[in-house]
Amino acid sequence: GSERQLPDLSECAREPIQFLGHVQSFGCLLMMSNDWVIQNVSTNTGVILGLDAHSLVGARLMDHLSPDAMHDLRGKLQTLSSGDESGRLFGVDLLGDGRSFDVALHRVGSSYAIEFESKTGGRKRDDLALVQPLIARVRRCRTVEEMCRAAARGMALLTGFARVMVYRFGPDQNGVVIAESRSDKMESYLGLHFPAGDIPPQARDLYRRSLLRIIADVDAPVFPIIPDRDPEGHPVDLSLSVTRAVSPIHLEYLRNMPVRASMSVSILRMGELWGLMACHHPEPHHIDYETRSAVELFIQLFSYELALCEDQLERDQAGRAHDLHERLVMLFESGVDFASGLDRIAEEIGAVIDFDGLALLSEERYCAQGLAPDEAEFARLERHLARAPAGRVFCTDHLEQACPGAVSPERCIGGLMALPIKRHPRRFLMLFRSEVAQNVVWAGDPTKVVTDKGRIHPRRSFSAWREIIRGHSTPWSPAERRAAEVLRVTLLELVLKLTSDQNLAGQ
Ligand code: BLA
Repeated sequence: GSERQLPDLSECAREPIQFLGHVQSFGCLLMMSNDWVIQNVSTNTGVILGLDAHSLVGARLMDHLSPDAMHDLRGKLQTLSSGDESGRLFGVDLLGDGRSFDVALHRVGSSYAIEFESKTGGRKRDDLALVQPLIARVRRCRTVEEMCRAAARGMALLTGFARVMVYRFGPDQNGVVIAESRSDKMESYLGLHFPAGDIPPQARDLYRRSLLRIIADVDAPVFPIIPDRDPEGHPVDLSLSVTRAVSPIHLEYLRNMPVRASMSVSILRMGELWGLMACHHPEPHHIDYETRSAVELFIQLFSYELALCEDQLERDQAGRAHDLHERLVMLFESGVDFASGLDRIAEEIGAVIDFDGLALLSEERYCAQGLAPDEAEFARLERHLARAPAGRVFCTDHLEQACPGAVSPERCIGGLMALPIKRHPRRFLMLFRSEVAQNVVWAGDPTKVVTDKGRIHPRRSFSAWREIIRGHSTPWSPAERRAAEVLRVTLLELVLKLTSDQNLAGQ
């Protein structure tokens, strides 16, 4: 058949990504009880801080850090114990030796996780000052696509990543790159589709809670946390940790691309993942916690602007849907009916719902305009629809699957929206959408998962290939479905009136 067979990705979904027990090399992690005793540490505290990991376990933090740093940390921990989930400190001289660190703190049950990263680079640029003008550029855009392009450019400026993409999720959790900003060295991913399984469900859940993750170097060593259990005997929960080492499966995916560093930031809409800003670099690439915090702010503001824009577009659409009622009523009052005014009616509906043709039986006469089946096929569709629940709009973006054999594939009709206009007998106004020669460009074969010794690996080949899904149209949008509900009521009313007018005339 034309349906893609997606592989069983349950193994990916079972990977416990927040409990893998390692950190990346750019930072170290300490778990501390609420009476300041160190419970667990990552083994790279020696590299990052110059403090031996084994001797830290069981010690107290104040025995190792400078009094000034302890003062700052205490202040932050206070805000955590009074309700904040996390806190940040930038440019702290932890050991009183002039070296500067960024610090991330968050609560994990009754303990605290504290992470340290060395400040990198010399002269510090003011990233926060950049966010404002970048958002101003986003705000000047009129469409979602323009906004995403401006945001991708802004993100490239803020972070220096060589390829920045806005990756948008579809209804089936597959995704497509809708905007991109990249250096000439990088290959374009614009327009590429990726299957849902590339980002398994537990990763999506995590990315709703924690907005940003950076993988500074896919080939860098990772460091275990010792001991590997918390005092209750559970693996340490790294869900909100900023230094968390990521799944080895995903590292392999990035190496296959090939990409050496990756960062992604969640774009949320009403608490749900709308998409991701995905960033790649061909060499190791790290940006410090302070810059990453500016990035998070930028994306939060961008998400807000995006939502405003989408809301406005929806309101415009709803306004046009409302006008449609008035305009159709006026049209019919001027004496037009379905047979004589089909083109006008099609034009009015077309202002609100996108379609390529429409058809209906009016007075038992078949009226069709644009892309439409023949009368016999239409009759088959009506018989099919008569079995669907009454009084509702029916729509599909895969007609052959919804009504097998009803319409010849040669018509190239992919989508159907059917609005009930009469109950006895059941009659429908049908809108048709053409089959998109869906040249979906998948990045790599979505059906191919390389397995080796029972382990699933992400695809090895990333050369884009074309998969032709026959018989599909573009999906009917939620706004179009809502407009169709309003239109359904209008049409019922008009048909009822036409019938009673005729009955009166006949008396
Ligand atoms: C995580 N997969 C991710 C992440 C992205 C993608 C963005 C978040 C981590 C990051 O920022 O790198 C996928 N990256 C993409 C996509 C694009 C991109 C689609 O740039 C497109 C432009 N992945 C697979 C398969 C499995 C898998 C088959 O392809 C499982 C077998 C797993 N992906 C996987 C896992 C994670 C992940 C487990 C979580 C990594 C983690 O956070 O620990």
